Amino acid sequence: MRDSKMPLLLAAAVALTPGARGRGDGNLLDDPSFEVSKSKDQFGLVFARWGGWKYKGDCDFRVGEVARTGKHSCLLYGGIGAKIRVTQNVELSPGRYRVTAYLRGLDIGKGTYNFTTEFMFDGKYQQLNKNGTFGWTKLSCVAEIKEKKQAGPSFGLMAPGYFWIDDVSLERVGDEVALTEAPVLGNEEAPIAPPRTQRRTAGLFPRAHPSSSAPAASPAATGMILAAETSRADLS
Ligand SMILES: [Ca+2]
Repeated sequence: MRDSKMPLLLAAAVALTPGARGRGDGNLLDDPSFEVSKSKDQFGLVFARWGGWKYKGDCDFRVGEVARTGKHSCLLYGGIGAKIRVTQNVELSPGRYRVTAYLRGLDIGKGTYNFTTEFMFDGKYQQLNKNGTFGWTKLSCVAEIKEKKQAGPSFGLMAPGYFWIDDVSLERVGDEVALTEAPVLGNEEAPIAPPRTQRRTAGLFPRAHPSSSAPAASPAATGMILAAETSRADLS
């Protein structure tokens, strides 16, 4: 294949990728569903349309194999001392904007200052104080942009654990839409591991101590069970 055709073919592939572009619903973000991945660059970034930064500690950007829609999501992995953010900026005119996104967590602990997960829009960083294990949970926020600028949402992980993001939307709304003081988190759409499935999967991990005095599953073992549920590839 001649190299001169590659850019055109790549552009066509992006255009045909579901969710790669705003879906004509007013979403101003590119690839809001994290479907356009790329080889890991020198900053560790793995999505063509999203930026971010690994600030410190053990952390990583990963292409999430667990998707709310499409085939992928953004997975922020945190180890010891993690601080990592994924972000996308676009040029915004003055007005009100609504950001929505869906978040998912597995075994997220607490980091420095008890920070866990974080959201930012227009330079306003806010702790979500959301950790542990939770299924897809909607975040929404309405904020005012006062002057034309580059701005956008950012999602951060400041603790050990796994933090997925998918289906991010940034849209202009009317001045009648109320501003939010802080990001609003809804109820999870579904728990990560329904009890029935968890019992079935638990059989995959025989108890180390089969005696009747066997201790209850440790948090680590529970993590393994949850990992087996839906996201083995994400936890490798
Ligand atoms: Ca997706």
